[in-house]
Formats: sequence, structure tokens, C-alpha cells
Amino acid sequence: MFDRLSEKLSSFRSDVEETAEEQAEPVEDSAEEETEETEDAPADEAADAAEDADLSLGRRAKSFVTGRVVLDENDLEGPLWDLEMAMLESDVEMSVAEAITDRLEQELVGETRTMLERTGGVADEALREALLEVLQVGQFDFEERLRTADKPVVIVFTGVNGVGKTTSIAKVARYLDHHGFDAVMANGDTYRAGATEQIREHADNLEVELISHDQGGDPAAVLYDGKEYASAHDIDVVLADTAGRLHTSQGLMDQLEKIGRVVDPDLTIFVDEAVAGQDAVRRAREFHEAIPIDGSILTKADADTKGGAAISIAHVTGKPILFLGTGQGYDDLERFDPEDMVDRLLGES
Ligand SMILES: Nc1nc2c(ncn2[C@@H]2O[C@H](COP(=O)(O)OP(=O)(O)O)[C@@H](O)[C@H]2O)c(=O)[nH]1
Ligand SMILES: [Mg+2]
Repeated sequence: MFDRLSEKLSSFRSDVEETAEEQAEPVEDSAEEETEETEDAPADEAADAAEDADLSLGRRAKSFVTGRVVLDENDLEGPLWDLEMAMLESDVEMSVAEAITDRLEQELVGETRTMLERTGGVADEALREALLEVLQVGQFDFEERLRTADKPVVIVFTGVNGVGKTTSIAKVARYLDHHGFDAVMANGDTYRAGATEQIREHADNLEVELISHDQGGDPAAVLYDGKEYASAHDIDVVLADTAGRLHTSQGLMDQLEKIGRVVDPDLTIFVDEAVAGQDAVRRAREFHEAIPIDGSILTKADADTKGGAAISIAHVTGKPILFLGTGQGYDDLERFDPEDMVDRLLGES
């Protein structure tokens, strides 16, 4: 998962380390700094240069451990540019790539840095901070939210056709069961032939009730019935499926808007596939602008090497990624954890 992006991030780390070792001035203590300021005669400068050139690798390495180095904009220009290009190639959205490189520059440039570890360690730390900043957007405790909400909690799943909405509903039903919540499914995809059979199979496998109407019926009416059923049977959560495709995208948005009015969902979750990269990010933005979402599920992360959608979608919508879909089985659903994601991207898990 996300291997290619992970490789590119790790080459940024080694680029910065290399640049720092080649270019940054080791500053061993403040006494020396003061001497340097007063010694500005050309002869002394030459002597300094000779002394610098003389610094053995071992001594330099030691000064990185115990001393301090200063990285400036010029040192970082190359590595940051390469990183930005690498992120764009990995389908990271432009504004998100910029937010990450800006943050890295802020973290790394400027004041003298105490080098507790090798420079790579500092780049690593900065990269971790920058990635966390874009991934942590709006995270909330999903189970706590369900626990404290009035029941039944209605969760509507939106997104285009084929991205994994119905499969995700089945996985979330399993997840809820494992966390002590019961659920009913409601099939608001009355548009596609075969949609009811597909979700019924999941409902039967998972032993969850399914509310459905005939094909061509009003989705809002099905979801309303799902909510009524849940109230009458004391069921915690209604998992509401929707159609991903109508004649026009305006039709789709109108339908979601009507669902919003009729069942007043507690959570609207946007589902898209991680493998769709920039397209997934663009759709997330469009859906969110039309019908505000509360979070996203990124499916097919198991098949995604680029990682761009996973990096970008929270930042672009301002709403968190809640789950990653990692396969076709009911248990292939991971609660999204920004720290774990960063560890994975930085090769630490
Ligand atoms: N590899 C993989 N396949 C998935 C995942 N989620 C869904 N799929 C597959 O994607 C296809 C479309 O899923 P479906 O739930 O019908 O999409 P919908 O049209 O949005 O409801 C199915 O073949 C699913 O098995 C996932 O996380 N990983
Ligand atoms: Mg479906």
C-alpha cells in the first residue's frame, strides 16, 4: 500500500541529509561563532576555508551529533522541488503538495538547529509534522460520536458508481457489530438493476435486516422506512446506500438533497477509491460542495501504490478520512489513523 509515495518520501529524507552534510556549516560552540565574526581579514578567511576543507568526515559527523547546523532556502530548494514533483506524480493534489513543502520549509530553514540525530532525523521529523498536518484534519472519535448521538444514527453513503459504497456498507455493518452497535441496511440505490440483490446478499451474510423498495422507487422513501424500522426495533444505526449514477449529476445531487431533507442524516460519508487518485479528490470536493460530507472512506487502498488521494482528500474537503478499505472481505476495513498512515508512509510500520 502506498509504496511508491513512500519511496519518494524517503528519497527526500536522504536528499536533505546529503545536502546538509555537503553544505551546512557546522557550528561547534558559541565561542567559535564570536571569533568567526571578528575574523574577517582575507587571510583568515582563507585559513578558515582550509580548516573547513580539512574537517575530516569523522569530525563533521561528530559535529552533526553534538553541534548545530544551519540549513537555508538554497540548501532546500532542490530537495523540496524534487519532493513536490514526486508528490504530484503520486497524484497528491497541488494545493496539498504545496502545503506540505511550505510546512517543511518553515520547519527546516532558518534558525540554527541543534542536531541531536543525523540530519535525516530532522528531515524525518519535519516530514512527519507536515504530513500529519494535512492528514489530521477534523479527525473525530467515530464510536464516541455514535455512542452519544440520538438513536437511530442515520449514516448515508455517497459517491459515484463502482467505487465500493455497497461493499463498504457491508464492512461497516461488520465493524459496528464488533463494536457493540446493531444496524439495519436501507437500499437507496433504486436506480441500478440488481442493486437490491447485491446488498441483500451482504445483509443475509451478516444477518442484518435490509429495507428495500422496488427498482425505480424513491430513495428518500426507502431511507425513511429504514429509519422508522430502526426506531421501532431499537436499532442503533441505519446504513443508507445511495445510487452513484443518475442521468445527470444534477439529478444525483438533487436526490441527495432530498434524502437530506427527508431523513436528516447524522453522518454523510463520501466513498471513493484510493486508486482513482486525482479524480477521487476532485469528486470529493464536488460532492462536498453540493451536499456537505462529514468524512470519507477510501476503498481499494490495497491496490493503491500512489497514495495521493489518501494524502489529499482530508485537506481538500476539510473532513477526515474515517476508514480505508483494504480488500474485498468484510473484515478488510481499517479505521483510519493519521499517525499510522504517516508511519506507513515513512516506512516505520
Ligand atoms: N480490492 C478491493 N476491492 C474493493 C474494495 N471495496 C470494494 N471493492 C470492489 O469494488 C467493486 C465495486 O464495489 P461496490 O460496493 O459494488 O461499489 P458501489 O457501486 O459504489 O456500490 C466490487 O467488486 C468490490 O468487491 C476494497 O477495499 N478493495
Ligand atoms: Mg452499490
